[in-house]
Amino acid sequence: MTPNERFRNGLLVILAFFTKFFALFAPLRLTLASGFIAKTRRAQRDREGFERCLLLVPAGGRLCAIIALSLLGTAPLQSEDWPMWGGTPQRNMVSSMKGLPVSWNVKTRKNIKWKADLGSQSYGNPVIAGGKVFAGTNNENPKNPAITGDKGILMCFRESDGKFLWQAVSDKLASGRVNDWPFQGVCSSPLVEGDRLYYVTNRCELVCLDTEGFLDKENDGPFTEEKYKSDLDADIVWKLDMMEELGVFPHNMSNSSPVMYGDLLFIITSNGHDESHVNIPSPRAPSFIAVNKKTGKVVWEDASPGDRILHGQWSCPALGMVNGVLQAFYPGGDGLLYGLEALTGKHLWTFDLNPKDAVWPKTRNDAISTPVFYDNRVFLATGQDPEHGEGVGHMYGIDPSKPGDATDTGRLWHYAKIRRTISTAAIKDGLIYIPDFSGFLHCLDAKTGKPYWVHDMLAAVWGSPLVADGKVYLGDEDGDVVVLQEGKALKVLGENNMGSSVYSTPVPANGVLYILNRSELWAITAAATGTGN
Ligand SMILES: [Ca+2]
Ligand SMILES: [Ca+2]
Repeated sequence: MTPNERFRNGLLVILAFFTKFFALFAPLRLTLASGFIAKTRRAQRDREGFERCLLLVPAGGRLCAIIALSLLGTAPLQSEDWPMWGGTPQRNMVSSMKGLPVSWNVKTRKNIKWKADLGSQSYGNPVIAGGKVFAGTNNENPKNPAITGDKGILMCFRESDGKFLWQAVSDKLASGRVNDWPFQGVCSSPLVEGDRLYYVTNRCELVCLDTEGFLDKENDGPFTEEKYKSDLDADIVWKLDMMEELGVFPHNMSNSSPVMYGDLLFIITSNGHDESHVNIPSPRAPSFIAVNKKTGKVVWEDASPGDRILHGQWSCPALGMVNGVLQAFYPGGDGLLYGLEALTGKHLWTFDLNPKDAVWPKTRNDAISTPVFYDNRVFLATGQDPEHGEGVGHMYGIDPSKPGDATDTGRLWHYAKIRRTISTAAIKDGLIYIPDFSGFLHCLDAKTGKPYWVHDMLAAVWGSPLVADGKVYLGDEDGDVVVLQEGKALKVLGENNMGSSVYSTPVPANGVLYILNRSELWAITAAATGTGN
């Protein structure tokens, strides 16, 4: 099939499955430090120290961080959790995990540890921390028979065997699809630290939950007015309603996945257009906020894209230490990448992600992908809501040390042979792996942007690649997860079909690969006996 034919076929599939798009933002979606789950204050301090340590090492060097921390005399850290979108605040989906499988089979259960049933559509990426696995979905497979109808659901499973533990339930917004698209569920990937979990609901709320739910027989506060309080339900600690309290008008879906440093949580609010796609109801509402993780109170906010928002805002922020200053990187809905001083919100630089002559919506894009911080550089590619189909894209290597308008001064390179993408890059050993929505996986040199190879997935790609164990894992809309050899030469090692579309990103944790298709969460490991339930 030609790219055009594939595009048309892909579009038909999309139209048949959903009437609209959305949440892919999840795949695009998205945390800090590998979850070190301990509940003591000492462990908490160790963990925060580890987070700071992580910010100082190149992404993918987590093992080095663990060793470094051990040398500092802190508690041994054995965990290989994946506690946030992207694994770390740099959002570079690279893992030092070994022994991951090339092949598995969801029909014969070869290399399948377990499978958990979700709702009918799942766009969030799983997060694994503290012996639990969390994934966003909808309520079309009700886990609590007393709660039915369309809801946003965040499910919690036991890591060891996939047993369902509890779920967070959010009613749909009464305003409907303009703010909260039907049946899209929860699209944000949570961030877990110790016994606290943070995520964004379909109601544009940033919520803190107790990872033990009500199974610990305690209702943690200050929030104790839960609508659902059985053992199957979520224990809310606090919530920040961004529509009520900040005036945010989310377009179609709120999906951002938090990133954290110290006491600060950072998220993009999804503020955007109304149904007219012309009017921005709340141009002065914040697009990017920093929130105290203990209280849920806003510490600082930024509304820079203002009345220049092109559509919606569905990216996720990343963090990086640049010349001793912690920076937060967030792609604004105006097509600019913003670099802010993370602790204060002070503006440091901006970078225009579009050529000067680009025109929305044909050639001008925003970014749904998450920026990646690697080797003191920021890497980001542009795209649009998948509902807009395929189109021209751009990818950049950016120096975040240049102040002010860094569009020219900070541009290390520009790669124009990528199509629109909603995927996030994975970078290892100087090689960037970045797919596009047209189904091409590009391998680029991180220093120059020059391509080494391009692999045709033969289907649209919504999710992002994972680099682990010498391999690159990437899923597509046909439900295939391709496994390629990491490196400058293109080599396909295998392909495994998941039974339905994979809109998510393969996630590694504790020797297991987690892959979400539309309605199921699969735990895959070379160590499995093949008797997964
Ligand atoms: Ca509790
Ligand atoms: Ca509570």
